[in-house]
Amino acid sequence: MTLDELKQLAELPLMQLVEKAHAVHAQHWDTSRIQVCTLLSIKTGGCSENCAYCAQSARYAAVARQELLPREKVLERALLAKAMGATRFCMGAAWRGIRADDARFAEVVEMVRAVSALGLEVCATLGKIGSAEALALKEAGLTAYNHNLDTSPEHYSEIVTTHTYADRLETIDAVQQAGISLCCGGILGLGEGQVDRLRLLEVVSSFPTPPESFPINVLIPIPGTPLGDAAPQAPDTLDLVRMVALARLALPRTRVRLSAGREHLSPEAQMLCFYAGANSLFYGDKLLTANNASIAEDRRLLEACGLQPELPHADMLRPAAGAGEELFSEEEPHPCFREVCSES
Ligand code: SAM
Ligand code: DTB
Ligand code: SF4
Repeated sequence: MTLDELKQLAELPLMQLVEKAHAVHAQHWDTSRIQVCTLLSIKTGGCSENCAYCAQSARYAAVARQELLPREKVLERALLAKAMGATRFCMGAAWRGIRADDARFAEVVEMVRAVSALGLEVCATLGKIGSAEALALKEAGLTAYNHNLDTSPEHYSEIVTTHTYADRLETIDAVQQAGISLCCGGILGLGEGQVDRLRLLEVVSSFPTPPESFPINVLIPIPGTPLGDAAPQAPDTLDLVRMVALARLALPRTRVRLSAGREHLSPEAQMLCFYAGANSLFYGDKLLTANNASIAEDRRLLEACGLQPELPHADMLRPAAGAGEELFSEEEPHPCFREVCSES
């Protein structure tokens, strides 16, 4: 979608915009379903980059460092996520990037293989990778790679100077060339203007293959980071709803994920986001380093909204079944989630 088209939509009265977005959502998706994803930081802090919002940059020392978690620990958390009703498990590592000849990469590939064998969709966000890494991750069963552009090309250098927008696009290209689904979204609250948000949507919607998921993060101000104190122009909830609706219209077949920043979002605001086209969220008390909305609140929210967790993609590629698979039936993949939903 072009910037002009997006500007026209963004100028509509919010009610009209949301109505339009809901109609497109209902045309392409089952509006009673939501994708439930769980995050795990597999390597925390100590990142060489200077992204101004990020707790994990070594420059701000906002979080304790943790080297790569052992595979068994990751598998334990993936099983727990599955038992809680998640269908996608997203592993994040605070690296500038990683190369195939690094032993830690080989270990992550094995983590992907093992998590995938549990019958979960697997997403990873490891920073910059090239085609050798993307192909190895694909072979191990990776469903999606998260690599956000975060904002417009014009605003990007206000937020990070240790790598460029073009660097991000290179990784995105390698991921897509390898046949891995792309998860690529942004953050609201970086001091960007409305045009920056629209430009981000223009960029991702004009990829030859648009992203499979578009996470919308709301800045969580992390003390110690450059954006930790002031949270310049923290977006209000109606701005968030507008962004969700615009994303749904620009990316009709993309999952729009309500990502960081839900902790202090009211149930009403989140319901409006679901109505406007959001159909995925992060579930679990923790994101990577920051708190998420609580599991108990999310159960109440989804039950009140009548939203059921989605099933995993039928066409997702993964290696043969491994340890843990027999614990869960494919026909009834989310019994725990539903049971707990009806308890609360
Ligand atoms: N090194 C990987 C990378 O750069 O892609 C790591 C993943 S990074 C933590 C993933 C995304 O989380 C960022 O692109 C940003 O959109 C989001 N994020 C990180 N810190 C955030 C914060 N404080 N508030 C909101 N979103 C945040
Ligand atoms: C995304 O867009 N948001 C997630 C996931 N992709 C990797 C990460 C949110 C991180 C929030 C801050 C933190 O936990 O440190
Ligand atoms: Fe954080 Fe990723 Fe930036 Fe590193 S590259 S500082 S982990 S957002």
